[in-house]
Amino acid sequence: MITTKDADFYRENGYLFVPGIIPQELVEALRVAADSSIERMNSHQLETNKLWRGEWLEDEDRKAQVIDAIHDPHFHDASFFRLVAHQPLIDTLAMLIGPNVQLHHSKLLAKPAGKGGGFPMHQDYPYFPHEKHTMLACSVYLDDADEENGCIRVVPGTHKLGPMECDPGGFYLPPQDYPVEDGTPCNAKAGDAVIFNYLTVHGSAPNRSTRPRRNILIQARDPEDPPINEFHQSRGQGMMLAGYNPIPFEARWEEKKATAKA
Ligand SMILES: O=C(O)CCC(=O)C(=O)O
Repeated sequence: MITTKDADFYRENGYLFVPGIIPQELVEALRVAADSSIERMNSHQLETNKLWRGEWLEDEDRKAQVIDAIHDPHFHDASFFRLVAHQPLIDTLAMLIGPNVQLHHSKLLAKPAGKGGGFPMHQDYPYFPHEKHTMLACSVYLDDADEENGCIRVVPGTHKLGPMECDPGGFYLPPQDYPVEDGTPCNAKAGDAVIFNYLTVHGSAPNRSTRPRRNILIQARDPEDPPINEFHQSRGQGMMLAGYNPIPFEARWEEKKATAKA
C-alpha cells in the first residue's frame, strides 16, 4: 500500500514507482498467460505486432522491430482478470484517483529479446482525452526492466503542462525535441509497477538485450471525469474497480439519446 507521501510525489511529479505490488506467483501466471495469449492470437492469423506508425523510426528499424500488444487481455486469460482485481493494486489506484476508480482499458505489451521496438515520447491524452485529467496508467512489469531491455522513461512534472502539440506524423512529440534518452529511466523488477498520469510525457527505447520485456498497462480514471470524445472504445470499459459509479451508464445513454434528438 502506498502512503500519502507517495500520493503527494505522484501529484507533484506525475509518476510513481511502486515496488513489489504483485506477488511472484501471479507474475509467473501472467508470464505464461502473456505468451500463450499472443500465440493464440497469432495461431488465428491475428496480427499482434503493434509497433507505432509514423516517421519517428528509420524504415530499416520499422521492418526489424516488433511490439506485441493485446488490448484488454482480461478477455483472453483469467490471470489478467486476477491482476485488474488485485486488491493492493486497486487500493493504490484509489489513493491516487479517489475512492471511485473505473477501468478504461488494459493492454499487454511484449518487447521480444533483441528486436522489441520502442515508443517515441508522448502523452496518452490524445488517445482518450478527458475533462479532468484523472486518467492514469499503471504499468505492471512481468520481467525485470532496465535501460538495456527498454524500460519506461518519464519526464517528471510534464503532467502540469497540459495537452502538448504532437508531431504531424502521429500522436507523439517531435522526436528531435523530446529524445527518448532524455527521459528518466524507471528501472523495475518483475512485480513492480510504474504509475503515470496520461499527461506525463513518457516513452521507451527498443529492447537491445537478450531478455524479453513484458508489461501490462491498466488505464483507470475517476468515473466523474467524462471523456471529451468517444474515440477510444474498449471491451470492459467502465467496469468499477473501487467504490461506485455516481453516474449510472444508463443515465449517460439517456443523455446521449436526448442530445441526438435535439
Ligand atoms: O511500456 C512502454 O514501454 C510504453 C508504453 C506506452 O507508452 C503506451 O502504450 O502508451
